[in-house]
Amino acid sequence: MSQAPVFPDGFLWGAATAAHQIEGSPLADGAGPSIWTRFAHTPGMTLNGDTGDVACDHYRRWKDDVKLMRDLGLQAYRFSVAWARVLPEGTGRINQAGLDFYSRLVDELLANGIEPLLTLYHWDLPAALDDRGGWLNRDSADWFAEYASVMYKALDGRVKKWVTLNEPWVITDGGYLHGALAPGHRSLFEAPIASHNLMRAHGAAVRAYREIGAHEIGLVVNIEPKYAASDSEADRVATRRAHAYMNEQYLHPALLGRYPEELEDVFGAAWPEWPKQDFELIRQKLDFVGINYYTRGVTEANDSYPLKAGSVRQPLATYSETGWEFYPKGLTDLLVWFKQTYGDTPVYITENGAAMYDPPAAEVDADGRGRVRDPLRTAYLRQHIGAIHDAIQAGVDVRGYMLWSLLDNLEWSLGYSKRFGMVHVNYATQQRTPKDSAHWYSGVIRSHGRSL
Ligand code: LGS
Repeated sequence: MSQAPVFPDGFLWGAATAAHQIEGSPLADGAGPSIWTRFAHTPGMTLNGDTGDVACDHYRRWKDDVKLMRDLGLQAYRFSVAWARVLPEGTGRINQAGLDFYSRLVDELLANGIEPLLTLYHWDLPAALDDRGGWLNRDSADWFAEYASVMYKALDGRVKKWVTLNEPWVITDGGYLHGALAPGHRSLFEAPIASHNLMRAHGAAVRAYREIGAHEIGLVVNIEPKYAASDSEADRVATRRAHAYMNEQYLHPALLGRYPEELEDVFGAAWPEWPKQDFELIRQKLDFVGINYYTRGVTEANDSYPLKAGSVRQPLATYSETGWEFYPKGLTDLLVWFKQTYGDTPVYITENGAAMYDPPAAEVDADGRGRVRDPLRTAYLRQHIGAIHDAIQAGVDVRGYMLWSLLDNLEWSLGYSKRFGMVHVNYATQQRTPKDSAHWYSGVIRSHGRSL
């Protein structure tokens, strides 16, 4: 970039977290168990048996964490609500203490000039609903709309940006197809049903919002551009399949009211015939789409199940600690593709960040302040924010950036082994230490991107 980058007025700079990954105290004050509490307590399901019982203890330290956000200069904070805190059985009885926790958090954010972006579902389904079939039960759309309506009634007005689901692809690919995430099922037949019901639930929650809410609501998807590893017909067809499976499987029904044809090929006999009227429910007008971007896929045909496609490692590229290729240009390509395919729906980048090598503990400088040098994370963030700027220059309506993550936290089945935070968390003492990347990001916010 030769000149200082210019971001649109009102472009929102923030950071993101999710309830199960930071809160701890999952059963406090009358909350019900979620599928993640149950899954993590099942031997062998998470690395080192790590659970969310303590996590970053944010359930008790929320006030200090908001102060930290203010000190960093965040303008927005994306967090999620644990459904089972608010409705311990998933439907019916409201647990006021659970609702109050989020109400206080929102008040504190607003008092500090930080705009809340609230995600209704970031993977922690009440266990009581899983016992009724979870996302495989068609009633899940009604359960979700009921819970969403409780939240809208309590918080709409104070919360002006709502997200229905976080990453339906990961929920089904991890939770129902490959079993790596809760509830740990492995079934080709269940996966499309869970996906479809998630999208019906999304539609039902948006519909309910239009009755009760007066602000903005959208869906968050994790998408990544797929590039063919070679010109061969086989690789090109595999790339189409991978693209349909990961990128179009959710955006097509939400925004165009249909599935991409390739899914029939991916799922074969497991692909059902869907009731036509379901697509009227799923396709709702959205105020924005949230995109979580981490990496790209360079795709080749292979015999992996069930996609018959996989990613080829790039020998010259940098990889993060989770093994994902560092490829900022993919974010520009993806945003341009989004606009070409789906039109002018506004976009927020609702997650972007990396688990990079960090020194094992915060060092302490001569003044007694902690310091963590994480130059690779800063490089990752700088280049990805630059890639967003390129997309804005190309005409894509991107309205904000939420860095993943505010804090080091529980990386699901990978436990505490991977650190995505711009703030280091010492899990023994719960001490928070902003890493060098956090200081850098503060400067970016202060200069509205010009210091990039
Ligand atoms: O912590 C999660 C972050 C970390 O990386 C967060 O809760 C999720 O919303 C989100 O899925 N997150 C995430 N995603 C990266 C997905 C990259 C997939 C690459 C697959 C290559 C085989």
